Amino acid sequence: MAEASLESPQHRFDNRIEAEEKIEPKDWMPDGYRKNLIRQISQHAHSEVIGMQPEGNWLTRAPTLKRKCILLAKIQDEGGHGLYLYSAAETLGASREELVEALHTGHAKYASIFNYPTLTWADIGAIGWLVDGAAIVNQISLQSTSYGPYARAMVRICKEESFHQRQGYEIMVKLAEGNATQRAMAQDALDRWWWPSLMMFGPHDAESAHSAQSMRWKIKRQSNDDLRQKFVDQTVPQAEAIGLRIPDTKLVWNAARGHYDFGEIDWNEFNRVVSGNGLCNRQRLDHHKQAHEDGEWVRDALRAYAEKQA
Ligand code: BYC
Repeated sequence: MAEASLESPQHRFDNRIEAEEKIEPKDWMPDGYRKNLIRQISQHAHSEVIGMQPEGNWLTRAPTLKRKCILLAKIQDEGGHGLYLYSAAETLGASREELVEALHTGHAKYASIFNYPTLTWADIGAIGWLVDGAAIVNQISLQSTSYGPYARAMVRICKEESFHQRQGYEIMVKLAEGNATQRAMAQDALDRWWWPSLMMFGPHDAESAHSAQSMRWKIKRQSNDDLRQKFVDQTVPQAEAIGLRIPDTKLVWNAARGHYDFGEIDWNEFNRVVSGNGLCNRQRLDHHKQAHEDGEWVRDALRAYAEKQA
């Protein structure tokens, strides 16, 4: 590969990355950097929006009015996160239409976790505690990603996710303090959501297709495995504090490493779900397509308004 000359845009870009300067929408950037960011940010946006569905399933069945209001606000926050992220992707030249099209045609992924069903109210606690908990670990790291609009979106998203994580944990605390049936519900939800939550961090570093380049470009700041370890280390004591058992017989504190050792993820299951064959993949996408179709009149009205103003 030809070396970038000292004055070349590539050289200036490399220096800015090296100096921890943010890259902004109008700055020169390599095509691969732009493409990789559009891929990651749009998939992140799709995850936020598709992620509204499993929780939305419990809006009409929340146990109290207060719980319902909290859940409604949380789900609306997730929709808002999707909007910040689509906007960040749009600053890179990708239109919202193309991004949604890529989701609908299966060309763009979204987090595998949202293809699992929410069977009981305890699942709402488990999602807030574990899924938002895992998302925060990942997103705190992304606050220092090299692309300015993505980094800034993460700051606000992390503040909101922090509230989401606490509301989920509080649901689990209440259930764990409850009667035997309620405790069993909490344990069952933890049993079902634990491993899919660990999968949120993606494949092992050695198997991760994008990590090496994304780390060089400082799009990713910590590796999939390092972030997963951080999540395990912070979550195990939270489970212990409320008397719940993490469903992993290999989980043990390793004093020499200063971290928990834990069992292996079922990568066959991960691959199955990511490739579209999880329990709810079809349902999630069909629902999104239907909602998109139902919203056509809103887009038409906005287009007509914009034309009138022009
Ligand atoms: N699920 O090379 P890798 C939320 C894909 S939502 C599905 O390691 P990368 C919330 C990966 O895309 C917040 N696919 O990729 C909302 C790639 O496929 P492509 C969700 C996965 O990008 C509502 C391939 O596998 N957070 O908080 O370097 C309610 C190879 O992987 C998954 C984000 O989206 C997966 N788990 O690293 C409640 C975080 N893992 O694109 C809560 C932003 C991997 O080549 N994203 N893949 O076809 C990231 O940080 C990174 O994209 C990842 C993967 C760490 C996920």
